[in-house]
Amino acid sequence: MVQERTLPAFHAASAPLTQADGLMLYEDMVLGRFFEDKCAEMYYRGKMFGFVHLYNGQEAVSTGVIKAMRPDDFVCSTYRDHVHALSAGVPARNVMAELFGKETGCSRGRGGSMHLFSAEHNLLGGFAFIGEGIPVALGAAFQSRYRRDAMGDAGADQVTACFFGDGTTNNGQFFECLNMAALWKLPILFVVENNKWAIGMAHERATSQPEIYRKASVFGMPGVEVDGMDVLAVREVAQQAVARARTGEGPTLIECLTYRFRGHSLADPDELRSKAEKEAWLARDPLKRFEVYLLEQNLADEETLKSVRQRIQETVEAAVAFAEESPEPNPDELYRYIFAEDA
Ligand SMILES: Cc1ncc(C[n+]2csc(CCOP(=O)(O)OP(=O)(O)O)c2C)c(N)n1
Ligand SMILES: [Mg+2]
Repeated sequence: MVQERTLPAFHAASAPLTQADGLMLYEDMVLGRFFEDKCAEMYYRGKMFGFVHLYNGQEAVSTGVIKAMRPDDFVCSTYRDHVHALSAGVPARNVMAELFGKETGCSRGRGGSMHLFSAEHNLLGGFAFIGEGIPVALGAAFQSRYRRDAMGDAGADQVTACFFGDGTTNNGQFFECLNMAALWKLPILFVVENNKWAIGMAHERATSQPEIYRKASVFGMPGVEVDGMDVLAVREVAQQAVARARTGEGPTLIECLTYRFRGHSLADPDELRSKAEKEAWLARDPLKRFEVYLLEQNLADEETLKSVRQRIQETVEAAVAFAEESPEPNPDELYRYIFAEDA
């Protein structure tokens, strides 16, 4: 039985939440959830190929971090990348079209589920290999700092958020990149989505120090543990880390304690995790908790929340229709986009 870590009770934000921010966060989480549910449906109908890893349950992490950033900041994802792309502003229809392998997809249909990319939205990519995004994110953070400090570009104050899982923190890139980020005080947030499992490997069986945030201390970097099922708690931690990064104080390691509500990928029968564990985490559903919070604080009523859900459902349906109607990439252009083209 995997040991449980104690999570704080639902967080009361220290700064008051405005109604507009509350609804913005809610809408982003609903989009993540509904989009992924639709992906499952489309995958089982044979519309998507290869592996598809869904993000259900982890929405508070993507929303809490990315919505604490500016649109010109950078986001670096993993193979579980759909919802990071949506939070970063990539339109749902271009994400869905990518999953359908269509020319109108954000990676022109060449990438698929694990390789979402958008230069326009500073989305540095999804990556099939675990840990592969960490050095890429480090490079983005390095170029911000280099442009600002070495080249005198005062506007180069962009921050990078780098997402990855608990299992990935046992890989070499994690340690190498934390070292360099701390050494050069790079503007980066290392966001660990600790969902307790790496496919079928329980976190505590795979790592010498399960409290990942503690690993920051050996690099002289702040490490923070946060309830990853609580969007306001994640947001507050992210806001502090972004402010530190933006003012040149360097990186932060944020460990979000979270859980995925589905199997590792849509091909995983999900037989290894216990029913009791799944039920305990389902009771912490970040969407449901945030709904209760918004209602209790009089930031929204049932009707408003319902209309948000309806609107998002329509967005997701429209994304599917767009993906269905979009053309396949032209086979004559098979090698296009492998190398940069002249503008
Ligand atoms: C370099 C590399 N080794 C192994 C794999 C196979 N693999 C795919 S997902 C995964 C587990 C990753 O778990 P975690 O980092 O916790 O992310 P999660 O899936 O839980 O979000 C592994 C080992 C891989 N993709 N890349
Ligand atoms: Mg994991």
